[in-house]
Amino acid sequence: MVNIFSTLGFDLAEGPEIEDDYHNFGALNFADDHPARDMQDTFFIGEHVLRTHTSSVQIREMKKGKLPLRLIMPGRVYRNEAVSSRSNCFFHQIEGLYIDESVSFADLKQTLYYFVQQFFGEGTRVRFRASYFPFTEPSAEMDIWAGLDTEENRRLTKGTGWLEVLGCGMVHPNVLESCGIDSEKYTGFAFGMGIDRITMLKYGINDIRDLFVNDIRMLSQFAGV
Ligand code: 2U9
Repeated sequence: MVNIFSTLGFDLAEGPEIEDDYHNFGALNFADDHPARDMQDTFFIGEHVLRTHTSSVQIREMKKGKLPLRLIMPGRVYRNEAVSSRSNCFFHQIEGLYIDESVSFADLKQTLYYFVQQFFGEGTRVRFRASYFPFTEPSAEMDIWAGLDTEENRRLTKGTGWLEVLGCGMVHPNVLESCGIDSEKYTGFAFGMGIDRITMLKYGINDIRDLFVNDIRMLSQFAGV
């Protein structure tokens, strides 16, 4: 994933897994009473939190004051969720951010379209659906066409043929301004996806916990990937 985005000029950025409320929520336009801040979703360590997304890294990069920015942020994130075959209390995200003068939603669509062609194969069909995130406006989710030809695909896509692969949108002006960026002059897009989820889709892994138990029978299948 990193290689694909680097061919488009995205640089790598990383940040701490233990964050403060400001970098994980406040600067990202989350309301004070947003449910994600609840004890049920977020792990707290005193005044700090285990980051629930890598978006906090973007805030740190934007505050450095150097523009334009074209970055991808892979990393581990934590959510206080019931562990099951489909969700773990920690997983991995890769997020992207591109800020410059006159960055448009068309740029966002083309970037993600290119990624999907490279990652899932040429000819992969996509669709964008309107969505909501506090930190982007407008927001969208992107699906890829898996088809309805097999029992497995009908189950995975809940009978629609479409699989959700990522969320995205134009960076909210409140987020730009809270990082000292003039939202009249600059625009940007951002996107995020679950690395574990995409890996499971690509390799047909049906229990997320298999990615974390370090079973040599599992790991050896990915030698040299
Ligand atoms: C800044 C501004 C905007 C990052 C984004 C998503 C949409 C998204 C989820 C995908 C599956 C998280 O792993 S997941 O559960 N992410 O849908 N993420 S836009 O937007 C940002 C980030 C940082 C400053």
